[in-house]
Amino acid sequence: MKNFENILVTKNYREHAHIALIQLNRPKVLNALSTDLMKDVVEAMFLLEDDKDVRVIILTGNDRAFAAGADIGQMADASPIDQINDNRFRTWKQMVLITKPVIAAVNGFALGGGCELAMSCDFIIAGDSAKFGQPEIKIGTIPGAGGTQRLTRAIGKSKAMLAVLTGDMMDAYEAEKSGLVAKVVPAETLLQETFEIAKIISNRAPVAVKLAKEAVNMAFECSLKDGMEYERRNFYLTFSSKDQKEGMKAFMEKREPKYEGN
Ligand code: CO8
Repeated sequence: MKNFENILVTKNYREHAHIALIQLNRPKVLNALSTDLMKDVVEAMFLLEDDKDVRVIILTGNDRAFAAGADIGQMADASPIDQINDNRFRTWKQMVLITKPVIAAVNGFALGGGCELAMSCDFIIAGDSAKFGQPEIKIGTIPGAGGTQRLTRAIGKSKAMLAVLTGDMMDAYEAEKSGLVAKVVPAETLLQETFEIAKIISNRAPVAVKLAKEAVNMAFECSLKDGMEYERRNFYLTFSSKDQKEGMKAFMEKREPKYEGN
């Protein structure tokens, strides 16, 4: 795997062939999301997406911060045209093209773009030190990478309005209660616990995992009727995979299935 300037990428994470870890690595600025950092994240995601061995990707920061938002220093004097020409949102948009499960493991601050990056993963596991928020309003702007959209879908209008209009942070337990976070674990064991969850998913049939991820995401894109139809078609599609035959046969034979991703 290529060396990146702003992130660390570990394949065979904890010697598990199917799990990869991406760690944001600008600790001096609390992993502020510069344009280059986001380019690195997306490039690494696509390399892992194309890697047949990798089945689950974990995205994390460090104990103090997942990411404290877009790099304010890089943005402060920018004009709208600078922002357009910088084309930073192109990288953000590409995150949704990753078909493998991506888990955000969050300790410390996940603010602004940091919260938006965590929300663009498939789900969030939070250490009990985690703090989430969309503080853009405090610096005279608004969220720009999904904070008004994904947060509202995750926690509902009332709580999202409160968060976006005050800019105040919520702690890990509040985030879990609101539905932003799937699970809270002790900060010290965040990566271990996330790894255990990644291991479970990596043992499931890879094609079914992709089709399930796609179908859940469709719930945010279309009507219930269309979503149900989409789900049914993906359900039928799993029956064309060898892994579905293997999974059901293994159940009948009372043994563990062996999935090969086809
Ligand atoms: N950008 C640049 N530098 C940052 C950022 C940031 N977002 N956050 C922290 N830093 C730097 C600080 O300037 C400081 O640097 P230095 O040591 O050189 O002074 C260092 O990180 C440590 O930070 P603090 O000393 O402030 O640490 P504290 O523990 O006192 O405070 C906080 C931590 C509360 C997280 C505080 O740093 C803070 O409020 N940070 C800014 C949070 C914020 O406003 N985030 C939103 C940014 S705007 C945004 O994300 C818009 C997204 C739009 C879409 C994305 C497009 C790319």
